[in-house]
Amino acid sequence: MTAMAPVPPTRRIAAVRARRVWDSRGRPTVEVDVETESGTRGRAIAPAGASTGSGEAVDLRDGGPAFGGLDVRRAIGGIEREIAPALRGLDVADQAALDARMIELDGTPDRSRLGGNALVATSMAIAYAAAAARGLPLWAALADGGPAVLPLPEIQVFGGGAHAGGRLDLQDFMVVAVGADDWRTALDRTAEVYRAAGRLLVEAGRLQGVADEGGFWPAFDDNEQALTMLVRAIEAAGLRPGEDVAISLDIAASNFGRGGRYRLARADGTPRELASAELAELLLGWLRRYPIVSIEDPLAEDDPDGLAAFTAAAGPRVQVVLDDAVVTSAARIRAHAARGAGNAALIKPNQAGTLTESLAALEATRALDWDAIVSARSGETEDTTIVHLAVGWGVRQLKVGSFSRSERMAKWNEGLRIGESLAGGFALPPPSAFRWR
Ligand code: 2PG
Ligand code: MG
Repeated sequence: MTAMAPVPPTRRIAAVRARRVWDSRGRPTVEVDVETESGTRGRAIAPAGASTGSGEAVDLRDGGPAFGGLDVRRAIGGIEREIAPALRGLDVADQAALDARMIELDGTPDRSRLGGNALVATSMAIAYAAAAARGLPLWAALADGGPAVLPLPEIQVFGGGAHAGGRLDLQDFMVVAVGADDWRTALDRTAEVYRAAGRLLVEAGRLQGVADEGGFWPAFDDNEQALTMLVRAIEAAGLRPGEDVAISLDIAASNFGRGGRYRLARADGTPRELASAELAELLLGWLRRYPIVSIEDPLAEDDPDGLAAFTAAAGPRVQVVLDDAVVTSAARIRAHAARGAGNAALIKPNQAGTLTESLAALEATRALDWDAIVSARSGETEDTTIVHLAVGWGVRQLKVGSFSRSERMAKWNEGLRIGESLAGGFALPPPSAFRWR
């Protein structure tokens, strides 16, 4: 056996520190600093979901009366008492080994003992520290000389579902600047659509504020009104619906459906309970009538047969994205693909718990010829790791929420900085990279 080379001080972990910070919903969350012996440092913050899939890594929260039970002092204590000593002295560049060590230390299938929030913040901070040790920004360290391109942004205009007190049944009404060939143009067009949508809502007397991800919170009587207004907003911005700017939806159907029954509060103005096939028919009708290129979680996570039937009926040019059903798990992605359910997956590092598992989920999508979308959560912060992951891992789409509120704008603005250093500048993937073309 050959002796292993000693870890150089630039890469040897000297300290892992955690502190409690606050997220965009004013809830406590976990920030981690990883420092090497030479003093280079990585820092990251855990995000948090509201419409979570049942198979996600579980955040460790304190319970009790403070902050609705959402405090994270136990998660921070676990980092200080268990994770930090276990990682000290190890090589910060060995992400897979460090993530495996944390998974082993946690010892639960759902990361509930040390907390998915503790693990994901540490895992991301490790990646930053490893990049800093090489003197590189995170995206460049991850790309490692391979092609790095900015992703096509998916940006929320109206928010509903669990992010807006259930005022609309559906969760995200988003736009995708499918006709833009660069990041800056995509943001410019989205900004115009977002402004136009706000103006139209005010004129219609339907604006109630903004939802959790910064999309407008509209008082519509019926889900479909949001679609018609979104098309009007694209037109009012002087853009062509479907050609310049198309629509993407996150139905988040697990929030209102269970056991193949879906309770819509505003199916057509009134409450209605729909069977799986009836909800699918409603959504397929929208796909026919509106310029929708992507639809996420059209049926609930416990309805894989419904998801498979919907994917087949929607056809190969519609991107059918799974979130709650696959929760950034390679095994779940493969299992759904085997049944014909879905053709794309969200990649949310905190659903998995570590970057290594998130990368495995991404690799599963690639092996299956699925599309992948790196995604933020509804509870976010100034942390911009997901933008670096999308660019560095070569993921072609990015979902961040809306075009307002600084926890969202921090991500769009980070893309504006990263683009200055990319070989292709701000160029987006070519239209042929997407299944709707
Ligand atoms: C989703 C996300 C983002 P949450 O469902 O895709 O919109 O929401 O973070 O609440 O799960
Ligand atoms: Mg979703």
